[in-house]
Amino acid sequence: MNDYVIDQGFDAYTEEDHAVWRTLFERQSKLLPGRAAPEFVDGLKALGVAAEGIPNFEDLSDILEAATGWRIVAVDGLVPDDVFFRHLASRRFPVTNWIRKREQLDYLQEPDVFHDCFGHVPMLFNPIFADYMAAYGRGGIKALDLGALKLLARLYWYTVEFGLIRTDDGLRIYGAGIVSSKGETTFSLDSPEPNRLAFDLMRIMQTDYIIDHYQQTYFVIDSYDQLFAATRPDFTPCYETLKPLPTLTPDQVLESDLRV
Ligand code: HBI
Ligand code: FE
Repeated sequence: MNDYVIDQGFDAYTEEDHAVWRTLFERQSKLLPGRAAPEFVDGLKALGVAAEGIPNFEDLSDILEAATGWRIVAVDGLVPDDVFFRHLASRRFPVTNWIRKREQLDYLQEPDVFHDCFGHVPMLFNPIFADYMAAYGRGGIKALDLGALKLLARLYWYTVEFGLIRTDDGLRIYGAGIVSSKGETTFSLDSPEPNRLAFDLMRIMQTDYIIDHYQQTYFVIDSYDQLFAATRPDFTPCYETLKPLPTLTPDQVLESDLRV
């Protein structure tokens, strides 16, 4: 079974690669205080993910593994769903090893090392979120067997990629897709445009998403425990309930929705 893992090729990075990392890192570091979730900030610091350049995945994995049993593995982009879920279930997070070009600073289609290593990895330092991600991986393998990948992918999209969390100081960002994006970091919290709805597993799995557009709806959790608890039950009955229901568009708001 090919696990799509490659060598990071750390020595092959050019000065310009590290300079693009520095530009992205410094830009987000100015924006994130007061916007990123405390657990994200703690993870970034504890893992030593720093401005000076693209991290060495082995060094970073040694610190991460001691904390939550996770390691990161280098891949050269999106891997097949079953391979991705198998990695997550084994507490291995696939991280793309290349970085975007300077002209792609504000948007690129596929995740690069900044999206994955700056965006996703710090949250894996939080034990509850780390357990959630492993549970998500196990759920993904089952969803594939049940033909329910689309439903489960929405859960990943609206939490791991674009999730917000409620704190005593207001809403904060934990989603990797937001925290690694200059524009969406401010849009997600400050814009009056998008809906911000309380986390609801079934509502999320019924809601479609558009990949090359700021979110029209953000789902807000109260805690990572809430997220992890949501993955405890077997999802098979959820899929049965959802299958005959109409898919909701990302801009829709229902009477039953709880605005945050
Ligand atoms: N591969 N490297 C990588 N990173 C991802 O986030 C990823 C993937 N393959 C599949 C996938 N995500 C999606 O199926 C999940 O988001 C559900
Ligand atoms: Fe991602």
